[in-house]
Amino acid sequence: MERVISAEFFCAELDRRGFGFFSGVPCSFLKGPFALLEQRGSYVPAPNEGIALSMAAGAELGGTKAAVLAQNSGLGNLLDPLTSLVMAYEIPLLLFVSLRGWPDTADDEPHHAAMGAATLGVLQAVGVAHGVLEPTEESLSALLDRAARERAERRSFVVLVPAATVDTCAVPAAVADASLMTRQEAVEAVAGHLDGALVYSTTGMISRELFGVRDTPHTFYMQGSMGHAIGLGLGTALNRPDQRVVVVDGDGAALMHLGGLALVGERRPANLTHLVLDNGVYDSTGGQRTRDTAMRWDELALAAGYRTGQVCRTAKEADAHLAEIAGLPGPHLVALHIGRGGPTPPRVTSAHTNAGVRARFQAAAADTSKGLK
Ligand SMILES: Cc1ncc(C[n+]2csc(CCOP(=O)(O)OP(=O)(O)O)c2C)c(N)n1
Repeated sequence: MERVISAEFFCAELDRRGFGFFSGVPCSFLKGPFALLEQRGSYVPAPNEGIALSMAAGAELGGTKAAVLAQNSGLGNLLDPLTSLVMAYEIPLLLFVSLRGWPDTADDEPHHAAMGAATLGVLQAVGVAHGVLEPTEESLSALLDRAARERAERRSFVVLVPAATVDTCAVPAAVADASLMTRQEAVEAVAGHLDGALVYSTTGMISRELFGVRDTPHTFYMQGSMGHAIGLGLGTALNRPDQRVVVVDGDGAALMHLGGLALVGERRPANLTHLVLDNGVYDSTGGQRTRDTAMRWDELALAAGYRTGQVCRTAKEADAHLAEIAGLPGPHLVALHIGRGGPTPPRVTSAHTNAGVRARFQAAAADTSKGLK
């Protein structure tokens, strides 16, 4: 194995420097530190990077040194609190931001390309000090020394983490609960109810699983844009009342922009069904937990204003429930409790470009007279 910084050293350095509170949204580049931090009460997983940053700011204001770990795709979520809260009020924080799509955008999935190329420039533009981590302990220590100097001036510092810099091996193997349906079983059960609908599926493994089980032109595999599948679904449902729309979401993604659910419940499009595959973890980035307690999606949906909300624990139950609500006015929310882990499904980009997915989806949506199959 190439030389990389161990997750133990990474966390020990933060301990040594007195950091006492951690939050973030995971990236696979930081799997190791996330796995170690998760074992501590001082780490609180956040539903999105902006909340992670504001929580860290709150910890800091209360007297606890705080750090945030995130993927560069989450920069968009944290730029507002970074600039208008953390910088404006001179709250010095430490951020670790992974560099997906960098240094060569061609080496990563296409949805990372724009942010991969822009990350350093964005930080430069807003005026936050930053440095790129090299895979050595010396590099980490030097960057944390720089962060300490910025902190002394009440300024934040971002450590940028490229691929293969920090060891990812500290991750405990995902323990699958055999009593739960697998992601594949859930997607197979759901797939049987997607004929005739325009389908939006969320980022990561869920889109890949759906693509592996059933690849159709009227499925929009939304890789990236975590949490925004429901926005896509709502926009289409409101503007195409003639068309059934199904969103296949993950629990992490649905939690990231929970406001979308409130808007669905307020607008109440009868033609929208929202499926949430809840495994309690961010499976796509290494199985870090999303929450400690199970979310009551059925109650949440009803409180938000969905017409129905249901939790299903087996593929059979999901199949029966989806058959029951077919043809009934929505919006419906159906949460499927699924196990974590499982075989890695194929990448959508092994067969399609993103623009190709979009073009054939648009053509299918325009040509619904033939009926979707
Ligand atoms: C804004 C943003 N933050 C973080 C990520 C990294 N990321 C990609 S997939 C994923 C996990 C998604 O979790 P969930 O919706 O629960 O689905 P699962 O992976 O468990 O199938 C994360 C954190 C991202 N793509 N975008």
